[in-house]
Amino acid sequence: MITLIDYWRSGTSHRTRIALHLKGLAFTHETVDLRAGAQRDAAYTDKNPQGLVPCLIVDGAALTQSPAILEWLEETHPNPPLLPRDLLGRARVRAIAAAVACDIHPLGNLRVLNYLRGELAQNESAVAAFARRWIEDGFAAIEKLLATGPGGPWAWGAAPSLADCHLVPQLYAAQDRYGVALSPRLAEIAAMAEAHPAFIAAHPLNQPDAPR
Ligand SMILES: N[C@@H](CCC(=O)N[C@@H](CS)C(=O)NCC(=O)O)C(=O)O
Repeated sequence: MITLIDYWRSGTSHRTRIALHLKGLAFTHETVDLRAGAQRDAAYTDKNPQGLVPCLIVDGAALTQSPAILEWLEETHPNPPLLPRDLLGRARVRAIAAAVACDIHPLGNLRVLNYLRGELAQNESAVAAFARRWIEDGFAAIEKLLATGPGGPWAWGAAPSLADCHLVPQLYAAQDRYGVALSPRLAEIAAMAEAHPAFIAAHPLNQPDAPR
């Protein structure tokens, strides 16, 4: 039995939902309301000591860190594969995923932006400029990493991969929160996701805790 503890608007939850749906796995949801600070409640930090979502509960065991969860899903449920067969391709897909997970996403995280707002007394336009700066910088580099691959319509060829699981939520956040304009190549990936059942099911606005 699989339970995903997540929050509708969280990009790391979004990427985990995409992978679960791509693998065709049934799971139930539990919500941690980040805006209410529920991620810091002991009831949750007992499961994820970092106080961050998501957390995947598998037969009673808590898995944390979305990249590790996605790798676990790939190893335990290899079909459909989310990595290409060739070793060079696998390393490059993981590099695109890491460019999002390690270098873009953490700088736009709630606790980081709240630190800018609070301790550093920055206004909303400065906070948004900070977030946009690192998204645009990261997307420009990812564009070059994509160009080393087999081409579209997904990030790495004809089927969605771990790169799309990471990239699509970041594209959504960039457009939805900061109005970032996507390049044609990134827009192509976003358009593929808009029409794919697993990505539709994983979309923030389609989650049980999303505002109606
Ligand atoms: N590297 C972690 C990052 C998790 C993370 O930053 N989650 C965000 C939501 S996208 C969160 O829980 N933020 C709560 C906070 O900043 O207080 C992962 O990929 O699981």
